[in-house]
Amino acid sequence: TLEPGHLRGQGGVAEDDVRTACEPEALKRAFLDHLLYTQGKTLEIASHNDIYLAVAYTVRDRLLRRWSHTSSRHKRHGTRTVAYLSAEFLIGPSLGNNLLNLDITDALRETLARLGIDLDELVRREVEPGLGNGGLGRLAACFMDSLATGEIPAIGYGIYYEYGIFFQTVVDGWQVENTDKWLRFGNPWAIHHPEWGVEVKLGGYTEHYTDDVGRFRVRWVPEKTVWGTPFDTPVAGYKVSTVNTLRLWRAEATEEFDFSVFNRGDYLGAVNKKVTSENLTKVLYPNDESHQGKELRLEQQYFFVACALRDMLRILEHRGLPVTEFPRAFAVQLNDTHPAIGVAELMRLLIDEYLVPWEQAWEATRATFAYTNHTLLPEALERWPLELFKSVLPRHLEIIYEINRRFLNEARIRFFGDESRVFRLSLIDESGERYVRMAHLACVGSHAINGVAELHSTLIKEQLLPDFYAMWPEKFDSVTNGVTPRRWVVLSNPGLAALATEALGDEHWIRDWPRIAGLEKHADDAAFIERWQRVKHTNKRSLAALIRDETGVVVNPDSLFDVLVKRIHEYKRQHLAVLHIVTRYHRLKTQRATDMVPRTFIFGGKAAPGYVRAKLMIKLITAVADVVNSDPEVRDLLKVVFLPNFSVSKGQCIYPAAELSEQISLAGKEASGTGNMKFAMNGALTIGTMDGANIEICQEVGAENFFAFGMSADEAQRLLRSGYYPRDLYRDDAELRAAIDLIRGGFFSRGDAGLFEPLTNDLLNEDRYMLLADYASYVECQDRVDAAYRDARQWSRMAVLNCARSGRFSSDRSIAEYARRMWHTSALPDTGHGG
Ligand code: NBX
Repeated sequence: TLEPGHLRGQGGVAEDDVRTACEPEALKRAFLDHLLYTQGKTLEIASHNDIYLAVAYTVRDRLLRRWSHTSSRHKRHGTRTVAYLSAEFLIGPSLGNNLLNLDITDALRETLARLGIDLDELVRREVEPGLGNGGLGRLAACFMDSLATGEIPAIGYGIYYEYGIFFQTVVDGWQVENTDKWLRFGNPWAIHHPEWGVEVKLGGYTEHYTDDVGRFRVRWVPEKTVWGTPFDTPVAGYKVSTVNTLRLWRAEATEEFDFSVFNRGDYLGAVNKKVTSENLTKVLYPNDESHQGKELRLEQQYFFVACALRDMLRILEHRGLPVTEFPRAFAVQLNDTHPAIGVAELMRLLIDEYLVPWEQAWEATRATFAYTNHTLLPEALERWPLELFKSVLPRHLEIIYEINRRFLNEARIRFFGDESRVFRLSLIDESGERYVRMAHLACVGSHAINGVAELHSTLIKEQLLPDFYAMWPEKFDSVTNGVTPRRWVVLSNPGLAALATEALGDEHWIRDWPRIAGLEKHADDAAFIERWQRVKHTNKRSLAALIRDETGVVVNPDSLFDVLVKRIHEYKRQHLAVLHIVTRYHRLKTQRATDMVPRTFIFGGKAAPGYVRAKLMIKLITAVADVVNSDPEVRDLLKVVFLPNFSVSKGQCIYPAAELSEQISLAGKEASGTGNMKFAMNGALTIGTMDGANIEICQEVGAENFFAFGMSADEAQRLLRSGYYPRDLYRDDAELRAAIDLIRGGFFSRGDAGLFEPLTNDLLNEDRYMLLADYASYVECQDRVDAAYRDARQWSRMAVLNCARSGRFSSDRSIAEYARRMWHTSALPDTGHGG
């Protein structure tokens, strides 16, 4: 065996290149060096994790020089940097992605194979950081990839949670949450920079005074301070030398923080305070789409935003620029309202610490921020009880009052005499208990506000923020979401990638996704279709293997793979899919419908731990699965699986294997969806409502290649207003009645009729998400899916067209739109090396 020492002084690798060269010999030496000098192991005694870490360090070294070149280039050119502020970045596993973007996958695979190491296994087994809940966090990660690939100077700012989204297991059909200790075996990708630490104040009170030159000043006397330090992860663009930064902050105790307590002899009290400070970034809140007014959550938000803005000021100073240059140096994007406190924090920094006059500070603040909204659900809108807000951020509340006073004066002039509108616009909700409305703060403090799909942006203007729209129509914009084809096609679906490259003649489509349109001319080519089908079948077999390993259920790779993966939520209507499955089962049992197309229904997704209904929906899916899968009469015609712990890694296996993508939210509720795009790119057909980006996908791929069903957003609202009586629908539709009766009669719960009652009673009495109104249309549409699937050739043709016409849904396009319309930034491409 080779010892690293044996390589020393041998020819081939110059000392300089040890950290950067990518020839097999250099990679081998770098890997063995890291194994010995970083991990302290030789190959004979190295564990899987030692090998993984040594490989990751080898790859990271190759990012670092480009990284430092990128930052010095950015400094030299002084171009505007995008600061993407997000409480979540769901980046997924890094190894495969970095190898792809550095273009060293094959070289490293070969090198390691000669040492008896399987690179693909290292990639497969990598632990992913689950630092996000779902679409919003994953969008931030796709955007980081597209920013780097587009060579736009950018820093992602967020939180280095010690525990990410919980790890989901399913026990007796119920979701069980386990902590996600993702850092247990180390994180080789991030570099800790304690030297860039910042102090963050929390709580306490303010003092107003006049300084020695007669200026009116405010001093914030905090109750406590915490210390924030950044962990930097390099984000490489695809085959470019730009490497941007994802900078996530961790909270620690400040050193000097409590000597007084300590000196009083209360050692445990002092240590306890330290523990409390470190709690700040301990855990990601697992609630998507529902706001919980928890103090720690507000502290998390303020903490990372305060760290980010201080960091930007440090960079500004480092570039020798005055604070008034802030908006020319940075474009700050607010990923939802979670970082909206940044508006008040930048004002505080400018007026209290840099003594900039209010008007000038306000102009700079507005020029800096832009706000992306991700939800219309009222229960998801962030509002903080005033007293809680005041106890955590007393100075910010004063600043918000002043922003509000000036803003409402402006509104009174604009809407003369309309006090009710002024009341609605206020940053403070005073209709009952008083709250700070974060969306209003984000709107007032930003120069641009956008929704994430066309319908969503329209509804923001018409329904969510109509008074703001009336005041500033020019601020409102729309940027349809996108996803990165690097991770979601090249990495996830290598078979499809190889086929595309061959059919298109080059790899340009990887950085220019609209070129995938070139596949369209192969849609009628029998040889191409056959290869396409082979790729899909291979992917289905891989997913079948994963399903078997994780659930023990054996599924038939020749059945139609019908997939619904996303967070579990009533508005996403997983239970509508269940009603359809039960209907199918009922038909099988009562009509001996043996000509049914064999289908495998695959579910995945996490429920917020406190969301009882959503957890019951998981129980319902697994209960139906248990009955259906063990009924010998059903055979291969119907299988239902719930794949636990849906994650980025699981997604990479699922999307490429899917044939039918379920996007069945009630129209008007899903802001955009991004899973829908991943499916389409991988050639799944969509069965979906006219909601979010489904509408745009349908437009692009053509209605004849899309299974649309259900009410439009308008129709749903009109029905609701005119009086919606779900029980009438139940009464009048025999199949629907049969499905609901089976569930509520206890058929899937061993006779326990009470188990699913909270769900079925709700459907019959209220049905907020109008499943019953869309049921018949959905089932009829599913019958059309069956008919279409029977013609395999025609189905594949439609699948190819879905992929070929998904050109709009790359996050590269989204980022180009933000850059041009909101950020006024452009690419800063590297011209050769040399720094
Ligand atoms: O953001 C999602 C929307 O539901 C999707 O329609 C959209 O495609 C996606 C990206 O724009 N929202 C989302 O994922 N929200 C959260 O995860 C969330 C997390 C924490 C929180 C509220 C919402 N407090």
